[in-house]
Amino acid sequence: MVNLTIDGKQIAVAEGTTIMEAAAMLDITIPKLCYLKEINEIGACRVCVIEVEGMDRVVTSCNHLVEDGMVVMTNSPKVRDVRKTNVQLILSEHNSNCPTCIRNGNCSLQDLADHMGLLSVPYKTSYEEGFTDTEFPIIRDSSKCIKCMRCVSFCDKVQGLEVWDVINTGYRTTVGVKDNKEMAEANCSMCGQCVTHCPVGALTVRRDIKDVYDALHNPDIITVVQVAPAVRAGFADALGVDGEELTQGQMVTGLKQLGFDYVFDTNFTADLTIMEEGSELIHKLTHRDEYAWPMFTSCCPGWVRFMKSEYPEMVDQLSTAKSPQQMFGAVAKTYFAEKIGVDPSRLHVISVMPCSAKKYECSVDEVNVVSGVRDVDTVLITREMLQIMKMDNIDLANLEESEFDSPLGEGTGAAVIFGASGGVMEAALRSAYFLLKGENIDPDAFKEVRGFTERRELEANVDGTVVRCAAVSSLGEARELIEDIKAGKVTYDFVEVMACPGGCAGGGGQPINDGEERGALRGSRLYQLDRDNKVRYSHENSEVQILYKEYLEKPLSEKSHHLLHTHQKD
Ligand code: HC0
Ligand code: SF4
Repeated sequence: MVNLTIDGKQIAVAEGTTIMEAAAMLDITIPKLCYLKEINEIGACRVCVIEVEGMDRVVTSCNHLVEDGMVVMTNSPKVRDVRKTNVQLILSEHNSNCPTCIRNGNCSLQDLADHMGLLSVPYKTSYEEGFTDTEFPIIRDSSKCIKCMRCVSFCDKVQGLEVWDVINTGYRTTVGVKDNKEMAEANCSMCGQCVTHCPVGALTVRRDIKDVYDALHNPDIITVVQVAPAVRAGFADALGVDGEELTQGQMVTGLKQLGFDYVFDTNFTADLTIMEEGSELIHKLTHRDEYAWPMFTSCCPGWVRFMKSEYPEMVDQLSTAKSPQQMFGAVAKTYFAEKIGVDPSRLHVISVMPCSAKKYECSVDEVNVVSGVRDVDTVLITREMLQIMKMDNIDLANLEESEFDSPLGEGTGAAVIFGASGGVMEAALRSAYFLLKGENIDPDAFKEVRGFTERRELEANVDGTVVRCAAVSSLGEARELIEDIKAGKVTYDFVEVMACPGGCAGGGGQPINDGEERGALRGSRLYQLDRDNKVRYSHENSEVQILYKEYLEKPLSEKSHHLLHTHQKD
């Protein structure tokens, strides 16, 4: 153990602990800006400086290890002076147009300046103006970049994609797309993780709120909104709900107050996806020799983009089932449009998603063909939904509970866990068991696949058929898994990949908490919703059963194929 004193308090900590971590154990908060645990511990911003007795210079506490007998001051006059100068220098190179910045009120730099009581910047202000392509879902404004390197490190170390890099030299040093490419030419998966880990407004997700307002105010248009599983867990963040409790009924009321004609649930088509994808898996398992293995889930567009750019030779191994978002659009503009007797062109389908890549998925030709018009017209991320509710003066804290509309509003417990890593697989196995054996298994029988980013493996014995499964989240983990498959180190039948750490619960469109990982907490809220649901098997969704009866006939029928399946192109 190492003994040291921090701000007059003594503590013994394990060797290898940083000064910042030791201070946190004493409930002493050292301000920071660029730090991300184990991902970006480079001391680039020099905000976390502290003073060590006997040393004539201050040191960064995020990457400086404790030493025996050390006496540390985290808030001495010298520390405050240096920290203030460092923050003022950062501000001098930052476009501080806060009132019109998307991160106004949720910006680590703004908070820091406020915390330090800064009222002026004595240095000449200079920053480089410049936006990347504003049509692309991920947008960069270089005038706001503070060169903290969080985006570079996250994309590189967690997503394994190295989209960002340091460009230029000297005072013109900044961050840009590697090799000076356009964003659209880079192999960006559009996961949005660099956005949720950006401490300021330099990286944002394209806003599509105007499209939604235009549709809401057009009397000829019928608006249909669907809400993804994980959005309700992000909505709970905004309500300040702690722990696993959460209310989706208040979110439904909020959406109804915005004026959407129909408020439906993507959980409905998550259950439908299980019927189709589960049946596809069973079909392939019974014709093993005709297919390459494993079959991969295909509902995460960040992952699908990654497959297309990194492993195009394996694209055919993706399930042909469209994602629940796209299945919803296809069903809404055919079955539902017929049911209410309107032409599909009069429906405007809006998705609320925890995911920036869904903005891209809805525009990909091969998943958008069914009714002659786009299946999903506009995608809002969770943060945009919260923004639009704010703009409409919706009092989130005092909303009553209400139910989703019918007939595309019923969702089971199996559907809601789609939003957590491992959930699609667990839901699929619950129903595959029923489809093969004709009886239900304990809904928690496959819970070993729950988890965060790490690889989880499970050999599921489904009525004598052994299905070797694996689930991961984050694209770095996905790459390792594929490399292991290619090297023959592992063999699987069914693999679930979600691009974001923790799955959609930790998606790039979810509320931002200064780079803090909320995926696991939000995921546990979704598992609570699963436990609370009276129906926990996708095949027991009564509205899905009616859809098959009235329209689709059965899973993998000709009509199901036309509406709900696709072949991803390279
Ligand atoms: Fe997801 Fe989905 S679970 S990708 O993570 O499959 O975005 O929440 O909506 O489509 O259902 C995101 C979340 C979805 C889809 C579903 C899947
Ligand atoms: Fe990297 Fe994801 Fe950001 Fe694209 S969106 S640059 S893949 S972190």
